[in-house]
Amino acid sequence: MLNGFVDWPAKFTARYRELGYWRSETLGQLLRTQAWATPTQVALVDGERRWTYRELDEHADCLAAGLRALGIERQQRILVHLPNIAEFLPLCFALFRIGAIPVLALPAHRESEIVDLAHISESVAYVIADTHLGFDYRTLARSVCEKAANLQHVVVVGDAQEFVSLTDIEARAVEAPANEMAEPDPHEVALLLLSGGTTGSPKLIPRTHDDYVYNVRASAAAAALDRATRYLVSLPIAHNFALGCPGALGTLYAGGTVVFCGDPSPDTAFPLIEKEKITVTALIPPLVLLWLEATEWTTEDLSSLQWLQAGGARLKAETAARIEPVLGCRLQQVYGMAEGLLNFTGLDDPDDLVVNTQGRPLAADDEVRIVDRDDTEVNEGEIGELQVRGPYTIRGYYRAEEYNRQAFTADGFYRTGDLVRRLPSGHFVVEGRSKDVINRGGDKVPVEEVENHLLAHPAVRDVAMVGVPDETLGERSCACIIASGAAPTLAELNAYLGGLGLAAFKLPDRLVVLDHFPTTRLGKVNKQALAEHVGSVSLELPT
Ligand code: OOB
Repeated sequence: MLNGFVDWPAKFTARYRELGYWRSETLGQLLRTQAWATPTQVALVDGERRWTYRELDEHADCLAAGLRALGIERQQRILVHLPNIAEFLPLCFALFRIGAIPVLALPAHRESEIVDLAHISESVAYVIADTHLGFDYRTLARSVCEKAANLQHVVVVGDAQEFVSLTDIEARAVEAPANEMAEPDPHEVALLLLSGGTTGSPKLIPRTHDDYVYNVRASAAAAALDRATRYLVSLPIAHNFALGCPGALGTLYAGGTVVFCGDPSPDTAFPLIEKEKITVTALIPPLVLLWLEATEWTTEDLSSLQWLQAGGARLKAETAARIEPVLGCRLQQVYGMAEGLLNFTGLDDPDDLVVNTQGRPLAADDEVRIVDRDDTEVNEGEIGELQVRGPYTIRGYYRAEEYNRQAFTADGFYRTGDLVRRLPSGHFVVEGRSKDVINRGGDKVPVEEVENHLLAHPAVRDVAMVGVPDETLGERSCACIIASGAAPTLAELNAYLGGLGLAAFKLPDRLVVLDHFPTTRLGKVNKQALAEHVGSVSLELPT
């Protein structure tokens, strides 16, 4: 068992197996099963390139053998930093089959995040694309390698320059015959996802084959995916939503076709929907808005689209109500988290629930409770923090013993930090948040991490970041600072943060310079009061 993984207590393991949630199937077998069932069906489409299920399966085996020849072993961590390109899937399946563990970084991550992830995961290899949307990952890899000595290999999809290419790795397959490979134990960690919801240093989420195969299988059923499904990967595939809820893996589980979309702009996505006859995709709320607006001037035929899933942040009811009339497809709201719990609105739910709620839990054994500050359950219908445990919700972050003591209750419930209310139907309405994270339209800004970086700036004496309401993103980030000497400008601070290698979505959208911060009775910065204050003053940038 991977060191630093918090297992479910034996009694729960037995229960989840007995009830058929965990069927001792690995993610590698999921593909194998489909490759036997529908070998000639097209599994992946990326531009003009296509792979059938049999080709994808063989490609994954070949890569697995090549990676083993490179020295990659069971349970070793591999930092995967790929945009939406087809190679992501054969690579991940190869790792699943070896029993090596992909650590899924987001395309927006830069040096600061990647170095942190490399350290926490002690990854032995870093997999990148050559370039994507004008960004050269190889330049990034050079500076990352200087800071993360544990990375022994950089593997590049495309032009590898001084590194090793994915094609070179496949060529090594002959050195390590695939038949020597034993299937990994389904109860072992299969992948490490990134948490969107924590403060301080990034946290990794260990998902086992058992629990993630269930996650994929049950979400594919909740979205009624089948062989006719043509799923467009619009959001980053490294994100849980597009990967397994049901996403690309759910589509493969159902025998459908996964179509890659390099970026989610209507300019790129709409022609693909028309050309590839896309039936379903998943978006975050700001993209839903953008797609709705774009229909006013675009001419593509989107009539193949049957379902649009929206999640990652609260979708406004007015926006939700426009989807069917404007895009001509049904909406499914998805309220999920990389830590596990997923909620879906039902495909047959009445419009009122689809438009106004964020869905209800996927599994009958998702134990949820809504509590007040003292962990006491609130009355039915009242707002409180959602806590959950269940067959696909983790019992602890990877190697984070101390943090886990506050993030989970003594009886193993995950404190989501989401403030929700439950309707008699069991559907949740997400009303707010108690954790210190800014949800920038689906991109989660870890406030403490950014504050720590800003505190290190010589012109910043103190800092507190808060979210301010925003029409498009739901909220934007505002850095409130007390200056040390002459106040810096937002542009100066953001150039500084960018220089440290922080992902662009973490840079504050606004800056407010203050003399002091409001405090709580305990002397801590009162972020609620600060957010209200910032919301009520003009947010003009200081000159
Ligand atoms: C998804 O996962 P994460 O891990 O990036 O973020 C989880 C957090 C939740 O705790 C909640 O605060 C927020 O994102 N969230 C939503 C939401 N979906 C997620 N808030 C309101 N309404 C929603 N529909 O974001 C994620 C993972 C799997 C599927 C979908 C989203």
